[in-house]
Amino acid sequence: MGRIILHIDMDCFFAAVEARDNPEYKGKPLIVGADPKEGKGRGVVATCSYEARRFGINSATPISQAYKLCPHAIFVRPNSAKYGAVSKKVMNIIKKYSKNFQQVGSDEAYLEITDICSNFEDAKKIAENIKNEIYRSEGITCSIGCAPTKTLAKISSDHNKPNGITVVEPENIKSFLENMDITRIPGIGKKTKSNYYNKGIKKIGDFIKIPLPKMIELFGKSGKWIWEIINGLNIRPVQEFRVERKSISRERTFLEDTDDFKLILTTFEEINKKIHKKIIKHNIFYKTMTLKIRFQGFITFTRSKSLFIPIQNEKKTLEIILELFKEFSKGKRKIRLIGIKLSNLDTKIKFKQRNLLNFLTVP
Ligand code: TTP
Ligand code: MG
Repeated sequence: MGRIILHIDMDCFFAAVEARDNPEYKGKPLIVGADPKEGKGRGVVATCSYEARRFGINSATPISQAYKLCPHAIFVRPNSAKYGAVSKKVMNIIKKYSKNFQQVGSDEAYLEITDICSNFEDAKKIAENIKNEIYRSEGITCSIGCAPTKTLAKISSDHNKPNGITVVEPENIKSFLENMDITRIPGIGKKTKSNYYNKGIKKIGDFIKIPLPKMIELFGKSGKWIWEIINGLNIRPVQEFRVERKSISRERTFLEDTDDFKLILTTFEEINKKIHKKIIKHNIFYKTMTLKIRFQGFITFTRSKSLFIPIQNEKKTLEIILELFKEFSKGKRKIRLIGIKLSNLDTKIKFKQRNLLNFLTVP
């Protein structure tokens, strides 16, 4: 038998916690985010209740626009400590069911239950139990997808939100996906969809008709990846990012030794961006940033800076690295290699801080 994987995603997480603690908010448009200041506020919506979504409001909608769309909504500021505590309790419930557990962000998790159920009917019962236990303990609802791969489980959990369970058995994958817009495939977003729309591909069903070699010919690596997803063959394991890993680093050797500051700067930006892609994907925080620099003749230096509080911030890291680099920028020797290393890793802070910071730091 193939694998059975659950994807559990809390429904309008921050808003659900606020409505639980303030019953007068229940059933109303509720927006958690920046201060709207009667339409003049800056910053964005973190999330909102499903009643607010009917007005066209979503995560990341500018708060001023949300105010225009629904001025009578209830607007509250986020309380990240509270959501963090709820998140922890929810995750503790989920991981009791199987040790093949992987948390993603504050409100999502994957759970492989292949070993503890013999078919999808059993799996659905486990999903119901998890759902009920979370509701009894925390008073908030979630949606669960159950499918043979992580990606399909994720698409499924989103299919019947809020408070739904969607089971996709191997033989139903194609009919399940057929009529969906291609942006339902995680990784095909607003920007990349035009590549496919231009070729007349709008529905996932349009992909299903194309055989693998043609998918590769048309879309290269992405073609193979999409083909695997829609055939249930995308077999990424369910596992926590291993924090035993001490660091994440990247370096780049220049084609020619260089003292071109512009090139050095864009290279730092590039490698920093690549590292942060991984950092965000695995929701890792770090305290220490290290610059590595190698000159002509293999003379190598490293310089580090550590913070007291772990961060996950691409811009700040680049600033620190460039600050560390200043010491070397005036030398006469040309540079052969530069690198960035992030260490003192932590995965405990599970918040999408980037977004929270967005509106907490807005004047
Ligand atoms: P999501 O699971 O993306 O959204 P949600 O749980 O609010 O709604 P849904 O029912 O569609 O799952 O994100 C979880 C929490 O993360 C969300 O409640 C608020 C926070 N968040 C932000 O702060 N900024 C963002 O841009 C997003 C997408 C989420
Ligand atoms: Mg959610």
